Amino acid sequence: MKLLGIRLHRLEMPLVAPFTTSFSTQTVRHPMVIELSAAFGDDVVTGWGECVALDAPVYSAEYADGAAEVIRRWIAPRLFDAGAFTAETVAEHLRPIVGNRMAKAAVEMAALDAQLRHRGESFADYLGVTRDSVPSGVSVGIQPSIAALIDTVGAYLDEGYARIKLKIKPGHDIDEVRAVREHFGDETLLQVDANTAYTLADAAHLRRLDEFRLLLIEQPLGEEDLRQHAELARRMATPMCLDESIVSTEVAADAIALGAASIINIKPGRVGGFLEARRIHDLARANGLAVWCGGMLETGIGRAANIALAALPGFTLPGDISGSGRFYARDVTTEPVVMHDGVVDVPTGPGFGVEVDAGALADFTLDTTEITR
Ligand code: NPG
Repeated sequence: MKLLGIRLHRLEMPLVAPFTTSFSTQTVRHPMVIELSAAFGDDVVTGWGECVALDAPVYSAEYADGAAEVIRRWIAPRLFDAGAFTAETVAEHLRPIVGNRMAKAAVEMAALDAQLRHRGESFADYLGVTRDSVPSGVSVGIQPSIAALIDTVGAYLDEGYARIKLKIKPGHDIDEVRAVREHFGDETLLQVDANTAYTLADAAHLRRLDEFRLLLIEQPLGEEDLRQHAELARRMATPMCLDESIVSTEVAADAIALGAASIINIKPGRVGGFLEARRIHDLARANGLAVWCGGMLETGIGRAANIALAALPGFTLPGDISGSGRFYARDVTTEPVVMHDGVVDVPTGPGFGVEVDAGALADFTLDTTEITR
């Protein structure tokens, strides 16, 4: 394909309820939707992608305004200069740009959608997946009280979610997990996510989580603390899962070799794209580690793509792939993602298999940047 242009749509979408993690409380999400136009010979095709960077650099060093700038000033010019490229060569063309994986992932994603739409192929068929649905887990933000937590978890379980992830931080951990375990019983698939809120000095405290038979504890320590995660993993019975730390296949290989993780949360945006995400899946699978697909409050575009990825065979734990309605009353796609019977269905249409609703996109858009040669 040859790149004709990119439109960066900066959106504002209200959340159905505030979402509190150890690093922030979000009441609105500002997704950046990528509309990429490419020529395949005489055919002009539009592909859609989504950048998961947050407004502020509180989850990753990357943040939305920075990602937009990197796409406009460095990523798009390189792809214009590349002449003909494929989705599979985007990462190689962008290799001279250090880091900025969420920005790169968003553009590669839109190029991949365009390429697949041109071929009339679904992302699921491109990946070679055979499952037609995947289990749907839900991430529960830190609640103002234990009573509110029990109500919130109960409502998600009533809806049918297959697994509950509780956000934790110091002061909101042992009592919360105990209350949920006692109230909903041992059968509930339960895990916790600390988003780097602890240090190795908290090891004895964190070990108190072991009695609750959690599926895993996710990223208790800092992004760069691989060795310390390995040490903590030795001191705890709860399986160690990494999220923020795993930014590439190379880091995943180090984490596995060190014993820093026995499970990996794969987020395509965090690792630089869906193709790198598949490589990490392959590496983990070859090493006998389970992986699951993380979420970053994606719109229906990113959510659809994540579902196909999560249908790969190594994704043996339920992902943070809830229905659109978990976060948004209205989505930007014509069909929102719907969770039913604890699963979400793998899209079958060309590309990521969803259509952008032009009216919804226009209603949510704060501004659009047009990038041309
Ligand atoms: O279901 O999309 C979802 C959200 C899942 O908790 C979730 N995401 O730390 O994994 C996380 C967290 C997150 C959201 C992180 C947005 C960064 C941005």
